Amino acid sequence: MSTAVYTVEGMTCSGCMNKVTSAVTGVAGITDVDVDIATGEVTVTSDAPIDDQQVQAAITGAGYRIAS
Ligand SMILES: [Cu+2]
Repeated sequence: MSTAVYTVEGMTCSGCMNKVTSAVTGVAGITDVDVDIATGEVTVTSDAPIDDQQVQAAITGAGYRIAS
């Protein structure tokens, strides 16, 4: 099992949280997504090694930005 944490900018409410959660849940292998609106931290858990690019693409595709 692997876990990765992304800091996402632009999430302001539970609607944003749901959008990001469902987008990232759609990435192959992802088993759990935990979004902390206050900090912007998105914790992703996967059975397989996490495909960083796909997770980031899902987040940006939902309309949010990854803090770098
Ligand atoms: Cu929102």
